[in-house]
Amino acid sequence: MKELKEKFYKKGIEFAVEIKEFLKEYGDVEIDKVTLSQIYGGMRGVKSLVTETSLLDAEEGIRFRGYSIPELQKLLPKAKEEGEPLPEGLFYLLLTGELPTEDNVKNITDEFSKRVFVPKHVFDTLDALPISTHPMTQFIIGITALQTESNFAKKYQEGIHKKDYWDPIYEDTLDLIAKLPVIAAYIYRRKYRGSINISPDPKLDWSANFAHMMGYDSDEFYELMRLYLTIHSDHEGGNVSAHTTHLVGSALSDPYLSLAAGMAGLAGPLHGLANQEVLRWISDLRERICGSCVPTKEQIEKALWETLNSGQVIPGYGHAVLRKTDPRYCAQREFARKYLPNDPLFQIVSNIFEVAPDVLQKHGKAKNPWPNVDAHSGVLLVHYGMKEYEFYTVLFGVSRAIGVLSSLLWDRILGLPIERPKSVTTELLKKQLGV
Ligand code: CMX
Repeated sequence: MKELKEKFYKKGIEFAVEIKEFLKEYGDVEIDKVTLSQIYGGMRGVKSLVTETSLLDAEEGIRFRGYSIPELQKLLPKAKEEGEPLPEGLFYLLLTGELPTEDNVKNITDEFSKRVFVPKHVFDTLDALPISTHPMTQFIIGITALQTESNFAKKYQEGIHKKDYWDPIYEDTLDLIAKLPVIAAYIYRRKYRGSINISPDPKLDWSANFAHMMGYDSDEFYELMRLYLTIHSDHEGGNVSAHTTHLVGSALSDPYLSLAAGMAGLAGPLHGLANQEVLRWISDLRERICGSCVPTKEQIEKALWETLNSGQVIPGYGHAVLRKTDPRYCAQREFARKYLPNDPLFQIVSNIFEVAPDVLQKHGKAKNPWPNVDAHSGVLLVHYGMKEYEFYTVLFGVSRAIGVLSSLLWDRILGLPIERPKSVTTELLKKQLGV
């Protein structure tokens, strides 16, 4: 594992020099003017962040270091032939910009395995919470409790040169990614399986081990987790979870605190919590109209309009950047077609896909009427028995950690400064415009 660390360091310092020279020459060049709608409208489309690990195109969807999801499904090392990619390989790609070999991936799996230990006080902290506490709240508290282990926080107190920040942050990143599945699985087993916990199995890869600790030991579920944890990891830097982690990290809050803050953003229903909301929406619909049947397209259309007319959003549809069906949705749909083509819930999700874009277009508000990643994940999980939809965003969070922590590491090796955009008052804007 020294190899990945050394490679990341070499790439990082070389790239920092490249950026310095780039800014020296072009630092004053103007790229985009910001409109009033952008200032008031959540800064949509304003180019004001640098995230090297992935880039989102409105039409094409996400590319991780230049590779699309179907390309990565072919190119990243796998646990089994024709299977799904191992997220350890994606982590290597995000850190180095290079595709890993099977050995590189094996080393990361082994390294994560060595770092799984979670101190008792983290479990005690979780045990002190009422069992009814939402899994995402528990997850954020678990990560925060684990902050006692931060190498960066300790080194900063001892006095560390700023050019060395990246090193303890690298260690924190590996520790966190290794330990998050243990915390997440503990929350799952505590809340839904009577606190009967399952120990990690060092023979398994990171995703399979997570599935195993939650109590899902089948080859298909392992494959699902490998796909799920790969595709949910990174979505460039402007989304709430990535941006929050970056922002909090820019104050030199350690990776534990930064990630916990990012996870608090992911827990919002307009962001990662949408995956639970999709299942809740479908379950409510089924309960209201026909128990466990497959609602007709007419019934779905009526329910969509009821949701819209009551001033609520259709969960799993729309996106701030995408203007086409999310390739993460497509990857999950392909998985469903391969492994669960006759699942009734898959039929419902497919029927919604046929009806909802048209309804949203007629409604005339959403700029993107197509489904996003969250519209499809629940059906896959329910198929294998994971029906506790309040837990779904925690799975998203474990995956998202790979992306946001890789970016945080890049932030520190590049020496990016504390983030501090300028806010204005309406009075000032009116004065500037002379109105
Ligand atoms: N259902 C109903 N209305 C929607 C909608 C949806 N799915 N998507 C957008 N709209 C509405 C917005 O609420 C907004 O309404 P107002 O003008 O009344 O405020 C209008 O359409 C314009 O919004 P937009 O520019 O198309 O979308 P935003 O960039 O503002 O928001 C998002 C993007 C994802 C928050 C929004 O599409 C949404 O709320 N979707 C449902 C929740 C969801 O699935 N979130 C998960 C996104 C993926 C993820 O981060 O995990």
